Amino acid sequence: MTEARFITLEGIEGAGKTTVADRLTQALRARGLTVHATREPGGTKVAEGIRSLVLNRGEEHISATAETLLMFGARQIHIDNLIRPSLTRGEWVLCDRFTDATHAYQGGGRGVDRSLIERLANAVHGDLQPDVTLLLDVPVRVGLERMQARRGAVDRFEIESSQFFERVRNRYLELAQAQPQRFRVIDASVRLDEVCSAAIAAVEEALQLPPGRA
Ligand code: T5A
Repeated sequence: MTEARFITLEGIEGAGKTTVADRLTQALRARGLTVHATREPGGTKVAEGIRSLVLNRGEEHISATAETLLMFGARQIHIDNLIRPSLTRGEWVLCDRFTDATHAYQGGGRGVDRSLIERLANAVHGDLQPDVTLLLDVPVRVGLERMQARRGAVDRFEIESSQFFERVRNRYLELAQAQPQRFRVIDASVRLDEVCSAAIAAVEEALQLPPGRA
């Protein structure tokens, strides 16, 4: 049996994570692997409830610190109820965003102290890190144009300025540069099909899987 693996996807809004997650999940399942595709904040009933609280635009102010704590609260519940049990059973987990998103959005975007995020990450999942993280990197202008082209409600992050997303993107790139063994940076400005193929190839290379057919 192939050892369980924990894969995360990161990037700014409009990078294509949702589509890439779907394609990557299909490609891994085509190898006979059991793969749980999940997301943060969210992934379980209670954590999805926290997601609604933190993403929906309401009247009450949510400070950057409160936002950080909510992200880690949802994460702890997600890890305890879905991520860890799946990995223990030998099943793979593919998660759309994880703690790198807190570093990028709350740390880079909102200016939350890096040491607070690191302490919370240690407390919540010190012994659990992704095996590989795909950073779908796209210029902010391109990501925001894609996001705006989509119809639907705008959440608490999507109303932020392009300067906010520049800080988020820069923090992601810093994280990737600091941990090249875990991160694979994918150019997400090209056609979606090419992004998906590059993502699948990067996972195969990082986890030393023989090339598949998908
Ligand atoms: N957050 C999350 C934090 O602040 N801290 C945290 O710790 C965590 C975990 C989550 C929000 O929460 C924040 C970050 C987020 O703001 P979300 O709805 O899950 O909210 O946000 P996103 O993950 O950013 O979802 P998006 O849908 O905006 O981005 P995706 O998933 O990267 O993009 P996708 O695949 O939906 O594509 C968007 C559109 O662009 C097109 C797609 O077809 C789609 O229409 N597109 C492309 N078009 C052409 N070429 C390409 N290469 C394309 N790629 C995508």
